[in-house]
Amino acid sequence: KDCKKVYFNNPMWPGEAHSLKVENILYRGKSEYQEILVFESSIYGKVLVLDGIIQLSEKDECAYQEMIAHLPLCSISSPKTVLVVGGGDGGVLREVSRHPSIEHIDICEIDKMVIDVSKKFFPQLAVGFQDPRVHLHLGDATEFLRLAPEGKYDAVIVDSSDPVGPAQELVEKPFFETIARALRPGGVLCNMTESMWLHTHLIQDMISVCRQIFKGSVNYAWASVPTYPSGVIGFLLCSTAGPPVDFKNPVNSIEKLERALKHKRELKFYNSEMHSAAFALPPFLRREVSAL
Ligand code: AAT
Repeated sequence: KDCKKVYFNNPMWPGEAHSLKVENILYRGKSEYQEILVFESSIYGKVLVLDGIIQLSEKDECAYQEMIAHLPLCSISSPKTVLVVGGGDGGVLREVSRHPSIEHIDICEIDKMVIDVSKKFFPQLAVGFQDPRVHLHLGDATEFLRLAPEGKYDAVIVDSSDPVGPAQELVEKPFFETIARALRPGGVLCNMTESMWLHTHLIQDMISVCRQIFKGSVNYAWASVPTYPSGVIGFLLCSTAGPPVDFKNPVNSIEKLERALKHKRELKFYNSEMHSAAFALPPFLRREVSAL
């Protein structure tokens, strides 16, 4: 009975729960912000859980991290300055650092313990922190963005937790206003935007807020990530007024970058075809989210 109470009462996903068989608990701790758990699953490798919510598994993290990083960065030519919000595991940094044009990467993560746990249990993600272009800022991203210089970034990637707990403010209008201010004209935002099966209202709200703030393009994309609730995750791509950005047809193709790089770690999920396909939307979503 108690189990049911815990499993089915998360405000983000009431009435459903997804289970993975736990082979072994590797770490359990409590930071100032959240409960942190790492376990070995039978099928998905090691899994990172924050406040009872799966953040990543070794098997499918590639889909989320590659898409959230390359959808925006391949949509503009020669990105140089990037901000990652959240992303303390380092996986998004690993993907951002594939881009040779990038000179400076800021990351603002609220919870140092997530970074330490990732360095210990997920070295293939935390490797992202080793890039000398990365500058780590520990703190709340809302505060960091309020103080960010105007027009500093070519791209901002919001790899934050779900809007319960420390990430609550990261889906609200003032936060998006500070992002738009911190972007250069024609700069891009990619924001984790939940599941089209479960959160059409949240998606609709975020799209209408972003349409008011971002005067370039606003587009919704999605990808399959089996360990996230309902098995999919969305991304909201926005650009500020300035040189136009056509998100659906990447100008900065990853294939060209990969050919130019000698020592490449192979991508598992993202390519240009997946990029364009991610913007194809089912009719029910188009109907429910009128702004699409
Ligand atoms: N790449 C793995 C996926 C994540 S991690 C989300 C990160 O955002 C966490 O490390 C968390 O500590 C951080 N975070 C939360 N709130 C803030 C904040 N206010 N400022 C800075 N960082 C923050 C996301 C998984 C998505 C799950 C989808 N269901």
